[in-house]
Amino acid sequence: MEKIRVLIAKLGLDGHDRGAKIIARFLRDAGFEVIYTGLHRTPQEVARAVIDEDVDVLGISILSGAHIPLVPRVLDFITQYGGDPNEIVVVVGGTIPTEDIPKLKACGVDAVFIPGTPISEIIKFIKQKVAEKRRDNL
Ligand code: B12
Repeated sequence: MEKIRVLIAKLGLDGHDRGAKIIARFLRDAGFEVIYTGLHRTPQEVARAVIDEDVDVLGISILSGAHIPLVPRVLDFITQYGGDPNEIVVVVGGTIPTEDIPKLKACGVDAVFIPGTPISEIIKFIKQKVAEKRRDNL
């Protein structure tokens, strides 16, 4: 099977990059191809990277509390730039209050992983969901 390509994006102005770097490393060790955007990315920059890098998975790490305004904007920009956010797996991780999880899912996020989530659970979810999307996109 073709390697799974993942973009790990640090969206927003905060400097909480430990989670993003840990996830990037574990996914790499699990055999994924991982691109990390680095800190302080705008929704436009993340959307552009999704298109340019042709990834299977967009993983957004956000601990600033700004997920509700920022995450939907990324998905909107992907559409504006000619992509289709439904064709990729979109996961969000970080300090997301549980009441916000349905709101993110309603705008197209496939899963939200809060602090303390075992990495094995994240890897399993991504592998299953990418397999599903690849089947759907055939
Ligand atoms: C460490 C820490 C810092 C460090 C950051 C160091 C670094 N380089 O990352 C320092 C000391 C710099 C810091 C500063 C600040 N912090 Co701080 N910080 C934390 C703390 C205690 C832990 C975060 C952490 O590293 N956890 C360990 C990593 C491994 O876990 P994680 O990132 O959560 O990742 C896991 C999951 O969330 C998920 N995940 C995360 N990202 C992704 C991405 C993908 C794709 C996937 C699939 C999964 C995933 O998987 C990981 C494994 O389970 C949190 C509190 C908390 N309980 O989370 C506050 C916290 C994030 N900080 C907070 C704040 C307010 C600040 C400051 C503004 C404080 C201040 N007044 O100065 C500053 C901001 C500075 C800045 N420039 O951004 C708040 C944010 C509030 C909010 N969300 O509304 C928090 C929640 C504390 C709180 N309860 O108030 N902080």
